[in-house]
Amino acid sequence: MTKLHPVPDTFAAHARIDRAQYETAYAESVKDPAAFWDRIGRRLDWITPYTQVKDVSYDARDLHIRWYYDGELNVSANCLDRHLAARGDKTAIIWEGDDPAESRRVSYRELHAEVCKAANLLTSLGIRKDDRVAIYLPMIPEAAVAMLACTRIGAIHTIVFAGFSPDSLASRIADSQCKLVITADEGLRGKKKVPLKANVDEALKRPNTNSVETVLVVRRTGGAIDMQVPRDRWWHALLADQPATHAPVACEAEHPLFILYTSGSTGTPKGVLHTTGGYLVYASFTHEAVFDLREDDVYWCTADIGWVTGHSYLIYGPLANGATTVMFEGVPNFPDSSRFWQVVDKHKVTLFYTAPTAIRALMREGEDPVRKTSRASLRLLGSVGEPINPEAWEWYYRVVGDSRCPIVDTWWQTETGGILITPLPGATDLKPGSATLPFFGITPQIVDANGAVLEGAAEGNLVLTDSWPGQMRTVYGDHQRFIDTYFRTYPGTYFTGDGARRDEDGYYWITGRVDDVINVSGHRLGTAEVESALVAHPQVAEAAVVGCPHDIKGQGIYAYVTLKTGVEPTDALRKELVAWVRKEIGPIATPDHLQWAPGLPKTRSGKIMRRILRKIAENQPDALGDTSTLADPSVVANLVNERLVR
Ligand code: 6R9
Repeated sequence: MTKLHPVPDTFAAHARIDRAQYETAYAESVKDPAAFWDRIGRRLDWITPYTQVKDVSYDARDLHIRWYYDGELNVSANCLDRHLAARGDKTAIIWEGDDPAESRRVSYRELHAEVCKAANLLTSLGIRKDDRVAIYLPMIPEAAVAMLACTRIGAIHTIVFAGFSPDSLASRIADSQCKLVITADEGLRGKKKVPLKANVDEALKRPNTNSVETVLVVRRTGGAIDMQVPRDRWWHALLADQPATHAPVACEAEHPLFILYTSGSTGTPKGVLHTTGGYLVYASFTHEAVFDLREDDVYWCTADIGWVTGHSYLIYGPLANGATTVMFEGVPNFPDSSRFWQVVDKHKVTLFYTAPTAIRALMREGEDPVRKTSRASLRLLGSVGEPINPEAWEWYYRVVGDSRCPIVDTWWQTETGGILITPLPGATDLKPGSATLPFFGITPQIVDANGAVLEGAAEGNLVLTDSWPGQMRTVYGDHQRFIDTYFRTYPGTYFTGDGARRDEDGYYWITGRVDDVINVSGHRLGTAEVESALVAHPQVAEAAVVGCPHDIKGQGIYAYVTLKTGVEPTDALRKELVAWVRKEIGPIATPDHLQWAPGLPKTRSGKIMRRILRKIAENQPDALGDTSTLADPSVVANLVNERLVR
């Protein structure tokens, strides 16, 4: 039996949105979306007010998605300039360094001045509206400055997670043809240095990266790096000479805002493109409603800016709302596993948003590291990135939140720009493990494998029947891939790639990906990416990768590798291959298990049957299902006998 956690009285009485308001506004939002979003869109400052709100067709032959499309605005002006009069001295960013002795507050006025200088700097380097800028920075205030400076001049940023390898960085630069890279000398996480500038140097030796004219380097650690003149320039040196005023450029609502690469089930990561108006309306509105944001809240989202959560709910949503947002450079277990809660106490954090993998890792350390802190400032907790198991939910609720703070389990994706299925703290009774109900304007549907719509309590594939302003608009440079990936599987709907169950109360329970994407510690990885890294090794003939259950990460990476004829499968080679993948993609792609596979289970047409490999990796050899269609059923017995998880 699921335990129900009713809306706490504190929230029922004072929340921005109570249950009756949710029900009324939700009904309105799906009955007349244009009227609803017309009203919501006015929360932003428009340079040219829109008169047209929505123009959407999900028909694959005529696919288009436009919101507020005759309006013009500027994102940085909405995140900064319009707050100056009333909130100029309010803290915009509380920066907490890797070292607990280091922290800094940046006011809206200071942030505005820095962003103006940076916008002038980018312009002086020849960056114009529509140019692409790669940001490969650690979690330092300069990252926010760089993002906002791009938006101020209409340049399109593409942030590459600072944990990614030179190859991953290079492929993103090559795909988006960036003119500028903004990086730091080194990053710092748990006292460990990350050689960011050296990684950029490596990346820029790869093919198709010579679009890059300039590399701007922020000094973070002061570590020794190579500066290649005239390509490489110091951020602080150039910034110092720039004026602290800048007139924001008017951008059409559908002007591209950023590209963020994310893994899909096939091929290389795709460049998810978000646009200016709809994205900012959606990020700011969801941030205010889901977190029940108040003027004096101190809001902390632990996500890195390299992920979509770091875009929408660390920077754009909170700053558009004039909130105080905490940016944390470090890791949850340095100096010790009490760090998160020490930071909560130090900065009096009221709203805290993190990922289930972090909760599970901290849960393993027991209650003491939490109990020895106060956490009295907290009033709301959030979860994002993967399904949260009810045990972790209850621990988060009882230990971290002292059974006082509601938890918003927010389901969404890089593609969706913002939260789609979520509780509202003043409106929704909570069920641990359920993302609960759709946000305003969101119309989920559950369909079976053939696309038949399932009504009532049901389990199947999750699709959305209509658009919302924050939806991605295209795959950068490959619109056909956008259509094929999301709009062909179940015609007339957006296919999420997730499975879901709807219970008798209409609550949604996300069951995880139904495609070849695995979710490692809340980070998406395509099995195809890990496979192509493996087969790039000279001794590997073939590889198949699947997800497997993992206590902390949610899912781990289980790789089956067939070596070239004559190559000995040794422990040394196994280690080498694991290190190879880590180097090719980045530490998050490190395989947890690597099993030698003399043969892989394939259909007669040569397709690898991952269903079987998944069951073996899950240690369920009795649940392999039908293996009669295999070209050579005998390979399965070997894989089962040699399986690494028992
Ligand atoms: C925001 C983000 C998206 C995938 C998504 C789903 C999983 C995210 C979830 C969740 C269950 C939640 N996911 N939030 N599953 N409950 N609250 O994480 O974007 O990195 O693109 O990942 O993550 O499988 O499809 P992204």
